[in-house]
Amino acid sequence: MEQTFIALKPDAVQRGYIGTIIERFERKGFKLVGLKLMQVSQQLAEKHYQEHTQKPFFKGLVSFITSGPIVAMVWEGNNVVESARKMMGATNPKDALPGTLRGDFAVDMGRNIVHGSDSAESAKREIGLFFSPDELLSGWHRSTESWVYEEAQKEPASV
Ligand code: D4T
Repeated sequence: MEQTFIALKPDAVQRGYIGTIIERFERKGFKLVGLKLMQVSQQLAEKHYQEHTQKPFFKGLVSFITSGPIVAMVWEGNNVVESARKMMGATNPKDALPGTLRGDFAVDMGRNIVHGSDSAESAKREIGLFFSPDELLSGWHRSTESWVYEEAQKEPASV
């Protein structure tokens, strides 16, 4: 099943939104398969934002993401990459609709509280940057799955 990388940025942690944002993904019906509170190093930040290296906001982006703890997460579910982006709302919170995370909890582009992979390919790369395989528990069965999906999800043999 599809996976995506979600990071609660330092502003979300500082402002006390960890539980609120996790709850939104849980209530949607997605399954949490990786979670950690961590300090992003300069090197990891530069790798994560490598597509923006030449952009004028790159320095600010790196200094912001390294400015305090973040919560790194991997969520799993059908179409989770696209759905998570919709749940987050537009990159600039001024354009994010009410009901989205950025629409409800953020005001400024440089303090937009959450990151989510923009494609399945980016998700793979970002999950690999932030998590080692033994930190991911994708095999566990969420007992509500038959109430979330019409088609039964494959049940793991163990876990
Ligand atoms: P992230 O990567 O944080 O999920 O954001 P998006 O995927 O929604 O948007 P992005 O990659 O285009 O931008 C990454 C990050 O840079 C900040 N930013 C962006 C900024 O400070 N100024 C800008 O002009 C842009 C385009 C916000 C998000």
